[in-house]
Amino acid sequence: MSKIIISCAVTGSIHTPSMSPHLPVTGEAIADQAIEAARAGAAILHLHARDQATGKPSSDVADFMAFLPRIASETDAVVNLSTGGSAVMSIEQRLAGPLAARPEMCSLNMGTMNFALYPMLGRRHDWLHDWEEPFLRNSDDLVFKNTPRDIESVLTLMGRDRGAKFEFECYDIGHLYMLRHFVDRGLVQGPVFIQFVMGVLGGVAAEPEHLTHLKQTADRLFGDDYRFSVLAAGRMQMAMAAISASMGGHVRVGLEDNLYIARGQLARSNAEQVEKVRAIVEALGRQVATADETRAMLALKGRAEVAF
Ligand code: KMH
Ligand code: ZN
Repeated sequence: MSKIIISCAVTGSIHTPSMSPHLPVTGEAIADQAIEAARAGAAILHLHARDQATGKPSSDVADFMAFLPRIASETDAVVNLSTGGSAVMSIEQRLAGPLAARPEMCSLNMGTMNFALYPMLGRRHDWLHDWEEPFLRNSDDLVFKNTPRDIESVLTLMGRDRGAKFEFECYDIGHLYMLRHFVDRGLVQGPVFIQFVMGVLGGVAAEPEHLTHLKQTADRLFGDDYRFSVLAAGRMQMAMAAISASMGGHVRVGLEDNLYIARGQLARSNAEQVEKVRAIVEALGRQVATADETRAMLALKGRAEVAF
């Protein structure tokens, strides 16, 4: 059984600043928490950028460069930049940061879908910023666009032209067939690294039977030519990570996916979630992969090839 790669998704574009005082939104806080998460055992740091003043999801290169150089100088972690950005952004906006930074890894979302954030509105009224409530409310009429043409453009610009490898984000069974389609077209070469994304309203729910089905389907479509990781958004985060590790999978945690460390208890940091999932992995008798072991496992281009 190989070592287990821990990914940490540090801030994302789903949660908004008012939901937790621990959600890092400034470049300094994102860098601080990313470095702390790497020191706790995260080999891959999955990163989005946010507006420095309001915490709103940002596609500005400057907002990426507000944290990337410090992360590069203070950790050897693999940086995985989102090409998902936010569902409200165009594909061109979503690519601006990754094109400039030329990271070792990028996410790549394998299908167009609903991305419903409005259930998080709850009864809150004490919003810190005026963009937060409409951002969440309007997600009832929001399409997270990832057409085959969008997918091909990311594969070309980030993969062929800049040597990035991908965290293929699959939110449902159909997304696995889309990935297989791109392998058949010769635009994706294995072994592929698949992130089963569970618990997003618009994708598959975070339930063990869906994980079993996802893995059985991936086994059939990719044979031995794939590795999988699991992220569960929300309260099933750690349970699904434990099941993934037990099934030979890798794990992803982080405040992008879940703001809590236990029922009703906000996580104080990304590192707190990394420490918890690391303890689960080691309690199962498994070892956590280092950043360099991860580079070897995923055949990454190396830190010397990035532009930050
Ligand atoms: N933020 C979501 C719109 C990715 O990073 O590519 C999608 C997402 C996945 O976060
Ligand atoms: Zn993301």
